[in-house]
Amino acid sequence: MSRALLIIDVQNDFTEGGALAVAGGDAVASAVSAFLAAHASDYAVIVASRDWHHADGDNGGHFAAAPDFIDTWPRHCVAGTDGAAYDPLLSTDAVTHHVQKGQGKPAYSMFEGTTQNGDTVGAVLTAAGVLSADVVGIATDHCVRASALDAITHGVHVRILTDLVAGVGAESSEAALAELAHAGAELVPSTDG
Ligand code: VGL
Repeated sequence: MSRALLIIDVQNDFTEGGALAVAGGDAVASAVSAFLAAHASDYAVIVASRDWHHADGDNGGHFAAAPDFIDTWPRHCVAGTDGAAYDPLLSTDAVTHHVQKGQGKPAYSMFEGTTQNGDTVGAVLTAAGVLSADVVGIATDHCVRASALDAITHGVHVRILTDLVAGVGAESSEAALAELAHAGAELVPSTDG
């Protein structure tokens, strides 16, 4: 049975020192790299996404000078900047598909983005015959949540590797994990990987 690993937005702006730093982001980057070193060959495809916003304008209301950290955010992950690059603690050698999303608009789910070839994540998973996906990355309560929900909608069995995610808020991250469990995701530690 083909499996996918979905690595959500492990980017400098979402880890310590970034424009929208999520506590524990660096630790997630390192832990995902260690996980990949042991498990990359378990996956038919390894898809990594990057938020990739336009430098001009507010990206469809996504950026705000006085952000609410729910629907509006400080300027982050502007295409081509260091903030939009993968955190250097993340080893990307095993990544088979690099997805960019959010060009000029909010895009929390990696399923809204496209690969370098212009393929959607849904198309990549279908082409590889993927029936289950493990989801890791940042942020639990936003892009991980939205990507995992879309993966479930796509029809694959989803597992959230709970020690390989980090969230913006503690309560909203708990709520997101509960919502994902209700939607059919399994919440498991990466040691079950
Ligand atoms: C994200 C807030 C704003 C995320 C992206 O990657 O979870 N969060 N844009």
